[in-house]
Amino acid sequence: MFDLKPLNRPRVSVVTPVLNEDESLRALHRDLDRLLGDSLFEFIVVHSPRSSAKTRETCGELAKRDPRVRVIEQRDNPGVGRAFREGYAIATGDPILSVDSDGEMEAEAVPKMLAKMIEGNHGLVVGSRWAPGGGFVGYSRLKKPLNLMFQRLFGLLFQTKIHDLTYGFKLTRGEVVRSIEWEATLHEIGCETTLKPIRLGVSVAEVPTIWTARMSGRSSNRFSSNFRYVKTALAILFKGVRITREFARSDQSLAEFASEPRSRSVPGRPSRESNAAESNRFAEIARAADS
Ligand SMILES: Nc1nc2c(ncn2[C@@H]2O[C@H](COP(=O)(O)OP(=O)(O)OP(=O)(O)O)[C@@H](O)[C@H]2O)c(=O)[nH]1
Ligand SMILES: [Mg+2]
Repeated sequence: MFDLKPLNRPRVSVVTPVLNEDESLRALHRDLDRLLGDSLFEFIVVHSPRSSAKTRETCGELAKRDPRVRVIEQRDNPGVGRAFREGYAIATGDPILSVDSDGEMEAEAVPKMLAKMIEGNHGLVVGSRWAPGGGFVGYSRLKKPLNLMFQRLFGLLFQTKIHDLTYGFKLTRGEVVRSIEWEATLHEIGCETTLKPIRLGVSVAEVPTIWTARMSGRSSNRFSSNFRYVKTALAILFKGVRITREFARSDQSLAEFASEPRSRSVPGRPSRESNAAESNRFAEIARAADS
């Protein structure tokens, strides 16, 4: 269903949720500006109304310094899932980068993700902690085996070879983000934004990446989120994926998927075309980031 046009000129919309982050948010903006250059189209910060005065000040400073920075206060609270959805709703670029602002996600992987997306004309490229070359630094010893169990289980259920199906770090084509009805409210957004595209047959690839525990601030991810992951995955598997009305209107053959809550999955038709020049540029950036 997603016959994506080649990504000739990437205009990356960054969407990042913020709850009491300061230095890590500044570092994310600095790193993405350096790594993406002109391809960084906008940097959307969705900050929680529960954020500290210092965080608000940091957001204000970034917006003042860089006109590409757009700061919005989350309307529907609390939750990372809601924050991402509010950011997606106003993002106008293509592709859209989903990334946390707590310094745990590896900005250096982004040019590689972009290169991979352009090369294979993928609808989604996920950062993968479980692919060879990926990994964890400072992850909870309790959460790690549980996370691996989810990967194996979801991999089997969704019949995919992608190694990391729950990580929130990813690059998604604008059309894919705008076509799917997102429902997650909390941390399960990380698996929803990967499993729904897979269920719809979107072409998905992965880039190995290292997760590194935050240096400051606090996680709001409770252990109970793990159960939400399972609930989300099973709902996607058995109830299917709802398409936005706007998207269905633009493609009448999909109208049934917009109105029918128990829609079935639609096989994807990823285009094989790619833009070699743009891809080479990002492959170069990726090599430079490696060295
Ligand atoms: N806008 C907004 N941002 C949030 C909210 N909760 C967390 N965040 C941000 O979302 C990102 C992820 O939150 P964390 O609580 O660290 O969750 P996580 O990284 O998935 O979980 P850990 O693996 O435990 O670190 C961080 O950048 C937080 O600042 C929220 O309710 N609203
Ligand atoms: Mg975190």
